Amino acid sequence: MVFPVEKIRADFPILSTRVYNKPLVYFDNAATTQKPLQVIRAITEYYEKENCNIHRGVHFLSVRATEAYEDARCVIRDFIHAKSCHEIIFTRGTTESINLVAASFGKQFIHEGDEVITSVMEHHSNFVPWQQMCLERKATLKFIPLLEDGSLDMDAYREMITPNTRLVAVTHISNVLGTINPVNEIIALAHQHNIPVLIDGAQAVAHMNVDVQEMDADFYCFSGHKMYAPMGIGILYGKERWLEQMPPYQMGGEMIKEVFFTHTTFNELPFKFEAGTPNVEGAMGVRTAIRYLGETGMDRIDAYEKELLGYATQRLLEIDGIQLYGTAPHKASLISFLMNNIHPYDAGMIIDKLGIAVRTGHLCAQPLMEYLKIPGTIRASFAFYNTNEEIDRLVEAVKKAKEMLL
Ligand code: 7TS
Repeated sequence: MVFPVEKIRADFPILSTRVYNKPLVYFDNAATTQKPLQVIRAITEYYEKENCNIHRGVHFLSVRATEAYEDARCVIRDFIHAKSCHEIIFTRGTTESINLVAASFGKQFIHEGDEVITSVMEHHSNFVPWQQMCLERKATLKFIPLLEDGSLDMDAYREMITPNTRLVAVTHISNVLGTINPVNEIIALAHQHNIPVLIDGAQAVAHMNVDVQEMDADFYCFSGHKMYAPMGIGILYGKERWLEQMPPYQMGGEMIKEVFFTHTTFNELPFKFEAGTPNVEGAMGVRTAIRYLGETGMDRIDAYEKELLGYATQRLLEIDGIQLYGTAPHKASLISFLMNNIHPYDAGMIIDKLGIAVRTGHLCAQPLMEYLKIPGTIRASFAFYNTNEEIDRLVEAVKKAKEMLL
């Protein structure tokens, strides 16, 4: 397959940065992706031509900014194939989307003795909100264990569901192991018992086609900044029937219908969950990023990133003493590894000095590190602007780190 990677790279100005006098290799895409000029320009243009507070003015600019913001909501609806635009709630990011559900769904539906199921591979964002909510509400949090290759133990999951289970919350793709979880199956199993499922899509939306209706997710959460859009904006998709039953998460302007001295009535969806002035520039960025992904082609991105993953896996395994974490057959384009007894921070520092940005440490998944009995990993995560030549540089850097540290 010929993928126009050089043309794409030209759209991302930061990729031509030099660090320590070497061309930057950016392999920390799971933490945040870089932004194409198109997204950067959309934000500038918004401030040059459209900036205004939305949903509250009748003047020209306010109407225009409101229309653009609501258009972005519907572009996101199309992107994840949701049924309606009002099932798309703007948040600050995946973390806030999950906190919203934990707080609001928790308040309404979780009581003493109830159970919530998550997994041992979750990012803290999809772990701590459930843990704290369960502690507060005297409910029990259960964890789906893993198989050797880093996939979820589906038999254990099946047995974990009881008449007290109220919610299942799992990640679509692990940010540490790269495992692509069988979300359709996870959801179908829960639905047999009328249990709703929240999927943390933070690592998925920029790398594969997502269809929330086809998977039948009840909630789906993701962040703009991991899909080539700005920081500070994220999305909560929720099925109307759940969102309608859930109380507001934050109180203030925009989320109200009428306010009296003694009580308040709340706005309809999606505004019920969007208190205060929103991140309009962020929504403009997400809209443009989605167009960019669409023009490049999600299937082509997916296929190219799989090639990168295959090449990187093969090259890294050439190094003696490399241990990979996460070898499931369905894997996204990231690799976590350790070598010999070298601490990931020490290796990470040397790799960094060679101009390569990788992530080291617990990757915001301390329970998983405890489960795997390791201090952390070194993680290289790829995006569709990365190349095999960059992977060659990583391999050289890892070899050098090993030489220096062993
Ligand atoms: N869920 C997963 C699976 C993630 O990987 C992350 C961030 C989050 C949730 C939280 O997203 P946020 O945008 O609200 O912060 N993951 C990482 C990472 O792997 N390295 O830095 C951030």
